Amino acid sequence: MLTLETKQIPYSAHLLQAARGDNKKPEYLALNPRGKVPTLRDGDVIVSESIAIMEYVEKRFPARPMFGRTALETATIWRAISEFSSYLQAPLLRVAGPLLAGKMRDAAADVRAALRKSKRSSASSSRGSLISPWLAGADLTAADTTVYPFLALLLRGALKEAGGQLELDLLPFTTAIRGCNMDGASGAAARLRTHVSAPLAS
Ligand SMILES: N[C@@H](CCC(=O)N[C@@H](CS)C(=O)NCC(=O)O)C(=O)O
Repeated sequence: MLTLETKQIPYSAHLLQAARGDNKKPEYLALNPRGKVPTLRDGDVIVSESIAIMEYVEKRFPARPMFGRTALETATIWRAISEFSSYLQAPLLRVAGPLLAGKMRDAAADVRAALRKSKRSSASSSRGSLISPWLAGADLTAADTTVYPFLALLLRGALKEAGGQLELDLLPFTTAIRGCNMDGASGAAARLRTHVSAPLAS
């Protein structure tokens, strides 16, 4: 949705609630047998997996490119996406998951270890062109729309009481988010942005 919003492509969204089991209902499993979101339907075409959806949208609607214009821009964007999904996403979810689920009491030691790992990974990733002012350079790209939902999730978790008790020092994530401002995006991105502004303000 961030990609569609950024490219200003009209769409209709269907909210699925996992708690209600919407994503495991037969009509949804027919579109996405893993029962995961998101899924894109474009006429008769069905695409699942976020990055595949982003690439599909990019080829269908090339205006306002999200994967760069030059070879170097494209490589920089893919490097940021690959580094994030290879080294940062899993430890970051190990922090956000227990915070959001209110399971910090059981998971505190693991969360602290994951946080240390996330910070180490992030420090390595941020050498070079990261955060300038977007993750992969001067423009909002697919790197930002890939990483942003996870950072928003982490900060939502950190807002919970248990996050405060852990005295989570979220830097460099807050730095990343400051740099990765979503002001240029509208709609869903702008709404998501409200989730990150609260911890930044404190
Ligand atoms: N690799 C997939 C991951 C999809 C995914 O894990 N989606 C989560 C929500 S962010 C989901 O559908 N969770 C519900 C479930 O697993 O039942 C992608 O990038 O689209």
